Amino acid sequence: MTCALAVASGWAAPAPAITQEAKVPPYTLPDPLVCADGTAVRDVAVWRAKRRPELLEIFAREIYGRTPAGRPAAMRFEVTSVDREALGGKATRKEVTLWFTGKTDGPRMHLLIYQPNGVSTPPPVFLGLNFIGNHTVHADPGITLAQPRVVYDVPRYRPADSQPAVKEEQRGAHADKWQIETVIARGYATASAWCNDLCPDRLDGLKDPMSVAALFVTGGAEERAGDAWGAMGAWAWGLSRALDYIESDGDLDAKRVAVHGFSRLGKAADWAAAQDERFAMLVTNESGCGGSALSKRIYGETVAIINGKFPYWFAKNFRRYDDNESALPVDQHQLLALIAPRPLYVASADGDQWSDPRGEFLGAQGAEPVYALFGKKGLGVTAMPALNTPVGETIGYHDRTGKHDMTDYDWARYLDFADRQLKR
Ligand code: GTR
Repeated sequence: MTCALAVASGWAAPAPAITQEAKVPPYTLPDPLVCADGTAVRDVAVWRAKRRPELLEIFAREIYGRTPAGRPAAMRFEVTSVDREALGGKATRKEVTLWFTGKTDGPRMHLLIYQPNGVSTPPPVFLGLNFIGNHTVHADPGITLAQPRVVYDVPRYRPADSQPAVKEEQRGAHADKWQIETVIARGYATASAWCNDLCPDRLDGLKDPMSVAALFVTGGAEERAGDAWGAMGAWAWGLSRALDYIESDGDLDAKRVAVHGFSRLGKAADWAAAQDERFAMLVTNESGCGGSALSKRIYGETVAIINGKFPYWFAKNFRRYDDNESALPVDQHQLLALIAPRPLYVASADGDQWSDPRGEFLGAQGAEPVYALFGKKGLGVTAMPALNTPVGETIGYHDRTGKHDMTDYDWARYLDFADRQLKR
């Protein structure tokens, strides 16, 4: 697929990935606190009125594409199932369909929610998209099987073939990445939806008549405008719509929603939290290139590699920076700065050099001046911490041993961080 595309659009093959620290070329990062016209940002008022909107505009125009404004007027929610005795009586499981046009033949997203039973106040919520269907986040037989248009093989998230339905055997396939029992036991609710409900994760996904991109008539990966959104934008939009639902559900605390994501869905969570300040916290797990890792630091996956492999994820304008990262007017530390002053947790894995753990740490560190503007202490360290050593105050960080994954170790850190930041 990559080769055919490269030939069709006349692209050069991307420069090979660098995975040796000594070979990283020098680079310069733009200052989050200096406006495009050279004005220095010295207080929160100027950050909010001038610099924050300016950065959002650049990220939308050059990287993620523009997001249609707000929630659709006709959107409505339908609670399709409630089980107050889920997980052996420890939780209430709800399933909700978000009908984006209000019509049952239009685009929709199925949201799965578990909330702890026996709590006296509405709990905070961890909200994230999943890769291959709601029924994969827990083996609970009460979860409605996803209704896919393509079937994905586990665990590589690649379209397999056009089998008619998902299989029962996939139930709980990603349970280890969600740790739902642990999250519930710690007093948090958890909510998830399948990214493919919003935009199928494949080249022609933007053209799928049931995708939200089709809803806004954005056009396919190649024919859309340079600043039109791609799958990443549609996924981030869906996270905000899930939050719209949570705001309407009196059982959940919509003011304490931590949006999270792993890998490509971590990139989407970053963009969602940057744009939508209703999210109280962001957890970004190995989100790498186009997520929390610096782009101008050439290590692991690069802009040219990601755009070549996934030409439908980002705006077409992002391709201007293929093997040309020094021309980028922004870098990902400034995306993370857009989360300030809200708590932010960035996590890496040492066995996942493709997503550049050091670049993710430096992304988090580069956001610190904006947190400082708000009087918040960020990482509290100047050097990258040793493996499996979580650090940080309002910005948390760890680099775990092991592979590209979201594990019980990672969740324990996120829950500890949320206890400090979100629990009243
Ligand atoms: C890879 C991609 C990464 C990351 C990962 C994933 O193929 O290069 O940027 O998103 O997929 O989502 O698992």
